[in-house]
Amino acid sequence: MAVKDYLREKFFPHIWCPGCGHGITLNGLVRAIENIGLRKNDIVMVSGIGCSSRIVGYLDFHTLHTIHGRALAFAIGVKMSRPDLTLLVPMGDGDALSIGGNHFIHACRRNIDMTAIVMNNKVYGMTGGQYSPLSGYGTMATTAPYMNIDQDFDVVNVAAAAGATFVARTTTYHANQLVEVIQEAILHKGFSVVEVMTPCPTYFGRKNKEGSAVDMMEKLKTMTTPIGSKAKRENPSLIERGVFVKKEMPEYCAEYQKIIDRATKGN
Ligand SMILES: Cc1ncc(C[n+]2csc(CCOP(=O)(O)OP(=O)(O)O)c2C)c(N)n1
Ligand code: SF4
Repeated sequence: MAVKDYLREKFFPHIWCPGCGHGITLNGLVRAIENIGLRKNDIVMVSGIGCSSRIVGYLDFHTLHTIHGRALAFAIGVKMSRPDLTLLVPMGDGDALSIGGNHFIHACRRNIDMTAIVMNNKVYGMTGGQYSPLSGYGTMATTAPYMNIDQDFDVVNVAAAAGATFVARTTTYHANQLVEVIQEAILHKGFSVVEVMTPCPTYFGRKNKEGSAVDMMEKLKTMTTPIGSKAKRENPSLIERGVFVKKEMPEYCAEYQKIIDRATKGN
């Protein structure tokens, strides 16, 4: 399979603004899938609502474009009925951790085998630039014209604390690392979370005077560093990239099968 075989070319051009990072995440996902050699028919991609969630429309897998914040709930239903399929769940930061926050933490603790990709642009892009739980103190948004005073979540810390067995962070600037961590996340047997820091030049960028789309990409490079780097020790404000958690735990569908066996066969 070549990359283009995974795309629904008839739906291009895509809807994303010039400079939006969501297309780079789409590219990373497709390359990871191509490297693993997954068959299109074995993949189910489930999304909620948002610019990021539109990613499912462009990919020729089994795709479900569902309700804002509920992608994981739908994905869990699919996985429980067809554990043999590979489940991929792309979400925006609002989708995953605002309206979808409750689904997110409980999916993490259950360790069901699927990959959640949180495309974190620190804003509600689709609906016009409202602040999200990941915008951070001091940011500007259409709903915070004088300044946002909410502290933000750290996606990696939330996922790790809630029990996700694979947790990684990268950015759309680091396109090769993006492919590598998504690949590792898909191959991991359990609930995997990949945070992808990504620019929304149209809303977050304009409201926060971040400059051009290229300036925002440059910032993803300068504000991040590999886990445990010397740069991080010298400058603690840098955000670390890489794989933070990778551990083995009982997988939910496998455990559920034991319950089915117990109930039906008495063993
Ligand atoms: C139940 C419900 N509430 C609110 C909305 C409106 N809505 C659509 S997308 C969205 C937020 C999108 O932000 P995010 O998930 O961060 O994705 P982005 O567009 O930034 O990629 C909101 C609030 C909705 N569609 N459904
Ligand atoms: S509004 Fe932001 S997130 Fe949405 S497509 Fe445009 S740049 Fe991307």
